[in-house]
Amino acid sequence: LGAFEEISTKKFPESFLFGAATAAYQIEGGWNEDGKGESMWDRFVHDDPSRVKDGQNGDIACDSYHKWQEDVELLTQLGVKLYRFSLSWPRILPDGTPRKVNQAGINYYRNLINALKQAGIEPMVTLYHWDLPQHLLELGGWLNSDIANYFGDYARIAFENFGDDVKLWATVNEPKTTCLSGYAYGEMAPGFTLPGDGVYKCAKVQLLAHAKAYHIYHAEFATKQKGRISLVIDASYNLPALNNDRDIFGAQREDEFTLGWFAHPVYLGDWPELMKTRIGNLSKQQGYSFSRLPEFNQEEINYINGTFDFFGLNTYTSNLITYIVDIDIGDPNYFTDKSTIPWQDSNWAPSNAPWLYSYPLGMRKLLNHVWNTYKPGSIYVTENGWATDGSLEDSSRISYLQNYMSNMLDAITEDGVNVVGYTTWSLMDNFEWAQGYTQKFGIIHVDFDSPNRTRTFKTSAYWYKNVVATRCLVEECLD
Ligand code: PNW
Repeated sequence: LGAFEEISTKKFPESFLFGAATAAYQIEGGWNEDGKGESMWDRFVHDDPSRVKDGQNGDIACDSYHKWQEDVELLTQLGVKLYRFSLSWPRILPDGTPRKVNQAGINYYRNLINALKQAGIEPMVTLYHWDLPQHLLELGGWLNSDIANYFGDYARIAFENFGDDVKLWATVNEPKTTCLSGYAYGEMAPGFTLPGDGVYKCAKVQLLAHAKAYHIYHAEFATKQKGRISLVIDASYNLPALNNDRDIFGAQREDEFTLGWFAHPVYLGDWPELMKTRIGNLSKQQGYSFSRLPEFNQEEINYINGTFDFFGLNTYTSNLITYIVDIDIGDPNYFTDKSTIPWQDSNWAPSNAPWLYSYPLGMRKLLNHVWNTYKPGSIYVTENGWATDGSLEDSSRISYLQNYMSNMLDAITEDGVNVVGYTTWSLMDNFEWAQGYTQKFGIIHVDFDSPNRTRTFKTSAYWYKNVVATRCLVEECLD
């Protein structure tokens, strides 16, 4: 698989939007400039630098706070028509509340958005890509349902200031990963290890926050601004490790506990049945009088159900799933609740990130699964990309992108899945969270040793530029 697969010779539809993605904390730097408040990531990395590989942080990152014009220039050179980036909540509201709006922060994004529009590039703006204002963390962060109200106030300010020019909004980026990494494993901010309960509360509060922003947009702005807004959900394609009933059931459980955990409430209503039953039963056995999976009441179910205008899908890899029948349930824990072991086939091409292997067919399968299960109307692939050591010669990234995009194209042309846009992760090398600057996802190289943070096209950027220009993945390409 991978290199030997056939690449589609078809063309992407005329209306298909090609783009690239980034996130504020990973590229901006300027962490305390011009009135920006502290985020939980600022605090997390400054308090204990050993939390990040090599003691690195995002204080400067790609310095996009100063180099945004150059970034727009790079996007222009690539020829893309879509740029997905995120707003730093504490750059706009220093303590996360509407008490004080930081005009310099508004101006920064205003300028960026103006420059994009002038260059003919559509902005897709993520409201929350993991940099919660520290003040709101101290109020309880994603364990406190009030944060949904604060998020609503922040979203309204973003719509008021940018909504005339921004027609594509993403509310929350990857609630699964925020809750698992920040509230279960603890390797990402805020670094909590609450794998049996906090992780589920976090999920509920993020869903409420997403829904709040969605409703505010539709009640107060959509008629005039005519944009679209949705959640961005990360998912992998899951295959049974062995072709037996046990692992087939395991793969289904894995789907429900990852993708379904967030997609079910938004697209179908309520948590997946499988999660409700399993966590409810285990909670009982563990002595609880209630489920560790916080229930939604009917009003909440209705409030969240249907809060989408498209499906924002981040996907990088696939898993083989082994189901563990007789798991020792021990302490309450998401992982024993799920009772599956995801792993990856050693025949799949490895990247520079230990969790990321190339299984291109998974892209097509996952798109079909999302399309058929959640009936979203349209899908944007809001992230998809490959990690290397950062060299300019990155043929493994080209191979990955070509194979994944080919399977996306097959999903569109052969299966009728309405994928309308694609923003590759990432426009440029950046601060890769707990991995610091050791894993490079950019199609554009950034020299982190230079104060200029010099940007240079990698081979994959030239390759992508050609794909965008021709709408083709191979030279001999047919309409
Ligand atoms: C994304 N998975 O997270 C994030 O949105 C980016 O900020 C990050 O830089 C990028 O991936 C690369 O790591 C992921 O389950 C979350 O396979 C989950 C998965 C992959 C990436």
